[in-house]
Amino acid sequence: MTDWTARAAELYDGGHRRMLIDGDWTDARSGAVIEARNPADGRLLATVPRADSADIDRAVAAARRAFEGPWSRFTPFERQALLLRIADRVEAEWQDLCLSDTLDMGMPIQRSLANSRRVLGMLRFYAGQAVAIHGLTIPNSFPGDIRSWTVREPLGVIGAIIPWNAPIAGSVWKIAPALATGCTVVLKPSEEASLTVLMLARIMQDCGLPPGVLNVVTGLGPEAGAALAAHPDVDRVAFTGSTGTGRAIAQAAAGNLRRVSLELGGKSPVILCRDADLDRAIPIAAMAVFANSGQICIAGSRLFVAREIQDEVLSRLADQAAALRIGPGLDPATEIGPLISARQADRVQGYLDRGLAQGARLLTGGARAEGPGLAGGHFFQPTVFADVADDMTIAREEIFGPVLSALPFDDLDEVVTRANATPYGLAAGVFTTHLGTAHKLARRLRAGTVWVNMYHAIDPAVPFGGVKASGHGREGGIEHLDEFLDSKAVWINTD
Ligand code: TXE
Repeated sequence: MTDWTARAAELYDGGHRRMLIDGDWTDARSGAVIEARNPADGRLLATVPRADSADIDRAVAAARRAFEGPWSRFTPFERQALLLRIADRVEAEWQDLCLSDTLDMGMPIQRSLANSRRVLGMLRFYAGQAVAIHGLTIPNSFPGDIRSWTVREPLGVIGAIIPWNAPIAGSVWKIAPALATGCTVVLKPSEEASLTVLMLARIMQDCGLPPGVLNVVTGLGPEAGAALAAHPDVDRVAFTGSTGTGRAIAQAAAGNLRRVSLELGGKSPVILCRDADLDRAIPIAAMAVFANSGQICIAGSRLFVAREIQDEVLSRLADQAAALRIGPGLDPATEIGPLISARQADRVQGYLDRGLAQGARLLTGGARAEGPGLAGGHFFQPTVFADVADDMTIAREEIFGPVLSALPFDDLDEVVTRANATPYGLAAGVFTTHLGTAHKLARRLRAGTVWVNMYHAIDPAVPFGGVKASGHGREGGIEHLDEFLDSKAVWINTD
């Protein structure tokens, strides 16, 4: 069995890590650094460069040179082979990558390890797609021998910006399709969780990526992030993060007509119908919101429960929440790790206070978690509120913490209207044993994904994304490739 604590000490000892620009491991021009601390105990893991616009300029220029130079000469089959090599190396170093995420952002190690199917799947799925990109031969209305067809060409330099809640999956989801299509990437990870992305970049570089194809620039959102989002030589900004920052990025991009894809927040409803199989539904509904301490864009944070079964469901849910094991992510028994930061814990506490002030009834949790092994960390108890009204703040805003708001409902039309009455539209869950209800709700819920009798399933081959304020564009599946490609029409008069 792996000794995670011993390996953790070997991986990060408080030393300095550099970022990757143009194939070189480099510091910020300014020399400034950011501290990376373990949210489970506050310990310093490493420092990383705090890049600013001068570093972003260097990275974008390198990405442009690579796009027009060596990377453009890679055939699709060579790009495929490279992605497959990367997948094999990621698989070989999977334990260290997961451990790094656990140390840097708190994800329980078991949860992190379980993500391999998805992450390796993404690399191999897009490796497959690299050789399947092609245009169409299109008949046209011109007389004579005039032929027309389309060629699918890579867009160019992708500016990718990701949050801290799933560094490995979040970065691979942007990098793999970009490389498959022949684009180059400047990736800015979150200032809260850069370390694993740097590790991933080292693996990819070791596999033979030419300099400049992948650049990872660490820094703060308003500095490096804003500079990347506004850079005139970036062809598309691919952003995952909060709706507020997404809006700012879309506004910046509107001025220079840059393309943007946005994966933003959510306030996803989970609907437990009267005829649901409760033994199956309750554990899934609990983890729909508590997994990763609620720090997931698809957290099922609004639980609509049929009024007749409300008492039973809520009492079982509260028991389940109270029994979850809170602890440092390094402990393989941990189910609920820390929140990412003191700031995030304060935000969550603020929402709890508002919930109580607005009249919600606390069933379990409601405070920071303390006790042996939790000192210095940002731990929070899984929390369940009953008697939540639709207009309460906890039912409307994304909390990004382990907080469930339960709302009773009486009939299906009503619950559809209420579930859809949110600015967001990322995901939804339905629990029912009635086939007609399953189909009806799947059709009528306004969300990018609807799960029935399950939750959280995300697959490399299946598109994922939001509607309304949850963003636009799709990640995963073949649709995702469209975001990195242009169609060029070619006409030839052979008469
Ligand atoms: O997000 P940001 P933060 C929500 C969640 C969380 C809150 C704040 O509710 O509590 O947002 O988290 C970069 N120009 N979500 O502050 O700011 C930033 O450096 C360009 C939900 O971490 O959106 C990071 O790399 N970039 C969401 C990335 O954007 C900027 C996931 C995301 O940070 C920037 C994350 C700027 N002006 C947060 N400002 C989800 N639902 O998945 C910041 N960034």
